[in-house]
Amino acid sequence: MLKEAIFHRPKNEFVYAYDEKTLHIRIRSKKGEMEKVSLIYGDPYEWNNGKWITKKIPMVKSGQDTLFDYWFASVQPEFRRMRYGFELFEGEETIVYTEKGFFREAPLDDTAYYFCFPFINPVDVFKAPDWVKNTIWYQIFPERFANGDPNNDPKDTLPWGSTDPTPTNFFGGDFEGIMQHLDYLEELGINGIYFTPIFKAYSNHKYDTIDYFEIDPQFGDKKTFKKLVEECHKRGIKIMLDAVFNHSGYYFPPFQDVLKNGEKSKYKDWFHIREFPLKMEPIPNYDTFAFTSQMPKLNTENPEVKKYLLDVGKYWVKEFDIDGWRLDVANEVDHAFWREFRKEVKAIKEDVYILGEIWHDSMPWLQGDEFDAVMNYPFTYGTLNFFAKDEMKAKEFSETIQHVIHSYPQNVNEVSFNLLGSHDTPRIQNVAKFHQPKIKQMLAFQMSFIGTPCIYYGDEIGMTGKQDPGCRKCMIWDRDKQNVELFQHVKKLIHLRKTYPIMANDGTLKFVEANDETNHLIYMKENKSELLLCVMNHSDKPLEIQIPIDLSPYSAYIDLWTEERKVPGHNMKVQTDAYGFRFLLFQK
Ligand code: ARE
Ligand code: CA
Repeated sequence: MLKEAIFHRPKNEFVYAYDEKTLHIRIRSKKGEMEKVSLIYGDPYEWNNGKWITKKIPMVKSGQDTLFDYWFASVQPEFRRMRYGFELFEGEETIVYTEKGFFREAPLDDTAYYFCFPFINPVDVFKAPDWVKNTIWYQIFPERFANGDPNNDPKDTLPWGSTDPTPTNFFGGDFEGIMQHLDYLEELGINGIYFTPIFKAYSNHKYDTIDYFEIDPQFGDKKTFKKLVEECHKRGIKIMLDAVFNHSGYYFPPFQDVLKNGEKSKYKDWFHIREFPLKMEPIPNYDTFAFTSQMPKLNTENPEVKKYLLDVGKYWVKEFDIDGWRLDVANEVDHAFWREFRKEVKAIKEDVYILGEIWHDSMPWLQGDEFDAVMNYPFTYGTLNFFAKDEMKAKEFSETIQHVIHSYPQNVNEVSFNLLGSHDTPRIQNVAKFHQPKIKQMLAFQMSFIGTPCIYYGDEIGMTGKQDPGCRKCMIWDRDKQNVELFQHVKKLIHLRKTYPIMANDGTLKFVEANDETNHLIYMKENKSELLLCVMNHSDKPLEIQIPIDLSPYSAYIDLWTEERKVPGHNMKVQTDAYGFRFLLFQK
């Protein structure tokens, strides 16, 4: 038994309150080693004749990544507290694992040996807004979605789509344009829009804010924005804005004041200035986003800055009824600030969604007191490498994704922001070298995965583009130039996800099979009465795939793509096209 591989630690993804009554417990062991794992647990204060009273239940193997198996159990402790340990079985060997190490038998004379989940305090339970689980996001880069009003065009605006985007050119996209295309978005079926920044700024991307309380005049004014939010709400579409609080723009008046007055500026402590006078070359002598002198880092520990930014956070929720904040460069801002941000913003509107932009492992921000979710770039990485780039085979992909799933609690996974690309990455068309079946299959995976999918504007009609700024082309509105077939494909996937909740988050996800020879993949979702079987053939040949699970509890199934209803046979085999996928929904 490889004891070194066994790991558990309380109060993170290994044990957490799923809701106010339920604890989820996970443990890790060497891949393929343990035959069985049990959870030994009890209330710390229940004793009988000097012996602690415990229960023992089997844990299920919930998945595996490259090196480890993960085991899972769900418990509702009567008095909301628990001490616990694990019993692990391999061949003849049985071992008990506790906080104090390994034992041959469970020590029952002192609960101090065990792991401790002290108490489920409701206020500590991670809880994202309910609506998020059922949201299908659409990301809009406002400068490039549609130009509905030429009167607000910035100087030197170029004709729509007349040339490729550069870091500095403008095409005049605005709110009016978005409003004119809400029917299009409704037809596609999305029900949440994430806007990259809309506040007054200098650049075309608006990540260099000048005034956080003003709409950038090139997009419209507060009245148009209000109307846009209202129109979206009428159609059941939620609105999320981008909060760029890590840094301001160069032309933010407080920074201009520091540039002008140096050490005498009353705003000098609004930033992180290492020495006066300010210098930009060769690198700025003040902290910035990356080494971008145009983006001075804000001092979010300064009470004045804090108040200013918290007011911004509240203002747009209160006055404009927005539904979510996406937090730019969220991991470079201090945790204390985000805790206050969450409290203050949620006090105005309880079910505001708070999404941090973090590309890396993010557990510290997802404990329930900071963010509801992060942009799930680890998901993006695995998904693109397998489906689009063929840099991974089925097994490595399934292990990569299972690693991501096991890095977070289930309630976090249910609202995770799963994207295939954004304004910061090359478009999926380019990544997949324009291979349409691969792209369609990848979208099918995204739309059947737990969490909440996001479509980057134009990906649904096959828009192309390399790394920023290439990925920020003007949206194509000419029907003849859109990939209408792809649009219908995405629309159908969204429709399925909305029609069958098991396609979204109503079911436990499990990877069943990943075969490197045929490069196929089977995963499933299961709830009390249904089982969704997803089969993906990521090879250039049609495949007949044997289903290795017991389907006897189910009397019928629907092929969600063709809507055919059938009765499952014994030893069921499924036919798949090259790069094809099947969604089969079994019902009891
Ligand atoms: C410009 C150039 C880029 C250049 C960049 C950095 O166009 O080619 O790479 O400068 O010098 C905004 C604009 C960008 C602009 C940038 C600076 O949209 O066009 O880029 O400002 O002027 C990291 C951060 C993450 C950040 C990405 C871009 O952790 O927060 O880099 N994303 C947000 C927004 C951006 C925005 C900004 C931040 C700044 O979404 O659009 O840029 O407000 C690895 C790393 C990550 C890294 C990621 C991507 O995974 O570990 O930390 O993300 O790669 O590079
Ligand atoms: Ca315009």
